[in-house]
Amino acid sequence: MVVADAHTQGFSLAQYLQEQKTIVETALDQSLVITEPVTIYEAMRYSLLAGGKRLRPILCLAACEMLGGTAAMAMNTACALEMIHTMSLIHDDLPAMDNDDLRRGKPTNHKVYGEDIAILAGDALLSYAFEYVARTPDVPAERLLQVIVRLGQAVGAEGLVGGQVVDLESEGKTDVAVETLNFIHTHKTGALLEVCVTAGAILAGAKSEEVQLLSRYAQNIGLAFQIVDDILDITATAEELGKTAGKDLEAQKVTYPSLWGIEKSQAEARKLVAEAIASLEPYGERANPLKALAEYIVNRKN
Ligand code: GRG
Repeated sequence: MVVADAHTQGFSLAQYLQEQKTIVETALDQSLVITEPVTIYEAMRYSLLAGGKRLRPILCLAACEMLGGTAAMAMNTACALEMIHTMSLIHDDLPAMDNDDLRRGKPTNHKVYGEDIAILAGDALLSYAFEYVARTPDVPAERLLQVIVRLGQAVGAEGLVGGQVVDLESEGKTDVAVETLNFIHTHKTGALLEVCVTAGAILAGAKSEEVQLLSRYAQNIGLAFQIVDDILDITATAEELGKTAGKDLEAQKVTYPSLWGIEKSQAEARKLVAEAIASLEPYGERANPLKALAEYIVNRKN
């Protein structure tokens, strides 16, 4: 992960991201032990441990810690979020969806294990994610139940799946309105990013007003994340991205840069991130990690 260091009141984002990433990688490695049938566990681990920025688990841990919780309280959920994100990437890469050969700098899951096992690896990661949240030690069951409900909403027809369906239905259309584009991305990308932050807060025992405040922060960074993703698809190389570049142009997809141009898209992303950062002012220095993560979202190179 290449990170231009951002120092917010003595806080080093590069150091923070590096440390958090190492903690998350270790927890992910321990979360899934290979047993029989070996093939499916290997396929699940292949994608889960293939790298990636680990932004979703890091957001979850940061939100929990900002609100007075511990990393231990949020770690199972943080891993579960990465399992869900990973399964969505496995399914997104399938021939029936985006049909891609490269992900996180490696051949996609179905290229290595075949389509049948790739579908099942995604299914198994998704169900294990929910089990893993439910198995969180030392957190009141009522909080875990709230997290499970929100995860279900973020992943199903109300969230990721719904966004993906509208995305598929919009393919090949040149007259996609900005409202439709917003719907696609708030569901496909934003919903999972939002639950990363709100779940972290809930696990820490946050009040509902605090969860709402963090929802708004997450909605802003979620949209900014997608705008930057669309820009990087045009400006970055496959080597930088670890996935095929230029896919949107090739598929003639309507994207934020195709509607607004690159400059306006960048300005819009910066505006959303500034709003997200401003919304965290009540938390003072305790918000430094979430503020720096918001900045990272607009400045990232992959
Ligand atoms: C969730 C049940 C279920 C099915 C999946 C295929 C599908 C339905 C949804 C597509 C979701 C998808 C792939 C959205 C794109 C999100 C996105 C911008 C991913 C890239 O995230 P990064 O940049 O990737 O954080 P790394 O590799 O760094 O983790």
